[in-house]
Amino acid sequence: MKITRILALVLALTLCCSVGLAESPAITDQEGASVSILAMNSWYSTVDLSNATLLNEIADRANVTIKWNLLDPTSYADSVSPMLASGQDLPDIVQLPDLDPQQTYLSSGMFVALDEHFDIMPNYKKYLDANPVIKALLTASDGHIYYVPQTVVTDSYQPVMMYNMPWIEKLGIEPPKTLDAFVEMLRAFRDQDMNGNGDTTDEIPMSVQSSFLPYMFGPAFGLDLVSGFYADEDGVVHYAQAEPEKYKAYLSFLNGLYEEGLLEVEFASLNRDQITSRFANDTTGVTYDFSWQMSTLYSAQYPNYDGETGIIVGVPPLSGEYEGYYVGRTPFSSVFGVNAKAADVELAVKFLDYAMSEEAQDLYVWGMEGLTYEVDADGNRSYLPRCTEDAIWYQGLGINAPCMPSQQSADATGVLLADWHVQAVKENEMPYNRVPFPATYATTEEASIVSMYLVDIQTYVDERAVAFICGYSDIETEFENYISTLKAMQIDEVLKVRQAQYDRYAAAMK
Ligand SMILES: [Ca+2]
Repeated sequence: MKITRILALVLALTLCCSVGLAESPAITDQEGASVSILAMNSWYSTVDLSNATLLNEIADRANVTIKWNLLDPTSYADSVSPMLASGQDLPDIVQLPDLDPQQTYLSSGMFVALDEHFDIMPNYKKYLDANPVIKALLTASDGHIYYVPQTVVTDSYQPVMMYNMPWIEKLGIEPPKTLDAFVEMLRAFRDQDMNGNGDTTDEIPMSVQSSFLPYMFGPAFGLDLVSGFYADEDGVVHYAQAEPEKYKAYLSFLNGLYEEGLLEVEFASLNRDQITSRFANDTTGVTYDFSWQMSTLYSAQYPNYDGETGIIVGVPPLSGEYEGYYVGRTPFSSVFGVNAKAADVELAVKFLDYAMSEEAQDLYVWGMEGLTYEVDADGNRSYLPRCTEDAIWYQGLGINAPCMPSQQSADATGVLLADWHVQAVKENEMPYNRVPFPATYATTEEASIVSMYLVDIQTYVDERAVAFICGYSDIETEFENYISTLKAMQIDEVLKVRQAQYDRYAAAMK
């Protein structure tokens, strides 16, 4: 422990010196400068981030004191919304209660248009230049950028298809990548004694929560049913669940699986606990879930799992008439703005910029050498054992602190997982990941049109999907009626809004 502290101190000093030689991160030379921040405290109820080592380090390097007002994240929106509504006594920097999707806060003028200060935001400007999609998503309908984001990984550790590898080896086949080969495999799983218990009837070929079926099969039919909306090559926006040919083909395929007993009768109510217990009993061959479950949850159910070789392993997506892909997600978990009435707007802007710097990002993700990680002879970093053994200590340092504009990193996520899992993510997941339909800002009018129609449309679509898949409704005779009902429910009005939003996004990408 003592050695760790001394190491950390020596390293801190080394860092100070090396940083001193380069450009200083200090944002002011004024003595006793401070920045007040309203933000979320740790998700761990016993952890208080107001005196966290890594956050203090950032404040020291920037040469300011942070005056924190950290609130419970579970009730953050309820606490902060009234504060913003009153507009009184707000701090210099505010973590918003939501992503401000309808531009309620930014159009009120309470936050600074950050793009007007880009001359003093070199770090943020560099980040936005390197991330054009994020820049376009953050561009408000008036063309300004008001917020600095906290982001999550989008191109990895997303929902993926997973196969029971020992079963596939037993069949002596390659893991299927096409719909046809996939169905053949499911039939074999259904008919053979895959788990070797002498009973050919206890195997359930596929166990997928119904919310993941659109992720799993949509792309093979040329549909992003997850985002729902998509833009074609000419930039025209469509609603995937109203595509006459492709969506009909998708429903027919699932209906076929259902009729053959390859998609179970109770598929609509299947949950993760049931799937987990199927793997514990080795009675199922395929699932679809968030990537991290493959090692930490599903493979871990097997008594013979040694951590070296995966049992339930992520595989590339299925292709059909269209090439398969995985649907990524929208990158933002939170946004931060600068109070337009702050006593020293420039200082607050500069601090938020420093909080976005690569140097600060490195601290959020990795902490400090000797304290949280070590570096081997090849320059590779690994977290020190205490990081996984003592979660409260680790969280208390301010690693990935929810109160800072941290950018989640795939490499740092991978460090905590088995090597085979990281490899599966790199080879079978990341190359196939696609950006979802952009969730851009809506004007008040646009938002009211969407909220008036879209919820009912989605409820109707979900109900009809189950009816078509189970054969309660005949796809051949009733699909046209389904499409005309969607039109009567004003899908075209919603499409007009999504088109306008998409056009703004496309313009901001240029
Ligand atoms: Ca069996």
